[in-house]
Amino acid sequence: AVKLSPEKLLCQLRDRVNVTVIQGSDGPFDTSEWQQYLPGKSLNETVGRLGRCAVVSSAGSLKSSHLGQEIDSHDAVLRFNGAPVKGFQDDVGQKTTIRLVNSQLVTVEEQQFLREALYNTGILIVWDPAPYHAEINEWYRKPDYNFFESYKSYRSTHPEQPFYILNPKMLWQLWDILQENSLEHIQPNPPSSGMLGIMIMMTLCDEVHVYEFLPSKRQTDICHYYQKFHDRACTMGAYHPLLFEKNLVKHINRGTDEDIYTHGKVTLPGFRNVHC
Ligand code: NCC
Repeated sequence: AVKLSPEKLLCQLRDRVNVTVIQGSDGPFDTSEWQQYLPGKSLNETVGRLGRCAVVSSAGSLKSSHLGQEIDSHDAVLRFNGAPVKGFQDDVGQKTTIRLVNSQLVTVEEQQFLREALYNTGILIVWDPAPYHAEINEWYRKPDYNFFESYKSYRSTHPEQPFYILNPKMLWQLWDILQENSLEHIQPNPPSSGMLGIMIMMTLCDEVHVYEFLPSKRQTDICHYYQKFHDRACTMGAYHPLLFEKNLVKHINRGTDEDIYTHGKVTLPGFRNVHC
């Protein structure tokens, strides 16, 4: 169903999706109050230049994968939301360089978010579903979940831990490309954290390995590797255009089908290694 060649699609992603975090000079955040909360250093400065990177989905199919060592061999590892490493090292590794969390978790699960040690490792990035192609000002006035107060609390108690807010403009730049390359009409809901994490790592790294975003032979209806909950929508998508995201990632995969089948592993180039 994908129309562009893999090379052209990579170029579109590189050139049209602007992966940035909110800075103190941006729109409504350019106040003296916000300067105290936003990290002084840019995300790029904080992570430096990264070589091999891993993105670890939260899928149930990571269970019994024994991918932990392989995942930890990367220079940087990105994880999602409340996905734990303690007790699951053998399957998912223990390194956490970046944790991407959605605004629902930061708001609805605020007490856990502010208290659980899980969130104290690595760089945090939070994202919130802005209205379709809204300007930052409009989004700031009506975020999907009003996570700003919780963000400030966390920054006050953990001032040394880098914690960024993803610039939501990229959500719809990415969604447009998903829609253009799908034959079906996609619901105008933002991409999943998984797809956003992939885009972040393609921006920061030379090469990206994604684990169990495209399910391996271990594919299961168990939603997460860390819970007993069953729901097929976790893998196929309900709110997020997950199926379309997965088709697109399959299309630009530079690894083998065998790697997907046995390890749930996809290999993607970093954008600096994409030549258009
Ligand atoms: O489940 P979630 O996602 O935290 O998973 C992170 C990313 O891993 C990929 N995934 C997950 C499970 C699975 N079986 N297959 C997968 O491919 C997806 O790419 C997914 O994005 C989210 O995207 O932020 C999401 O967050 C949860 C939930 O808010 C958080 O876990 C915090 O508790 C959402 N679940 C609910 O709201 C009930 C989920 O829809 C999307």
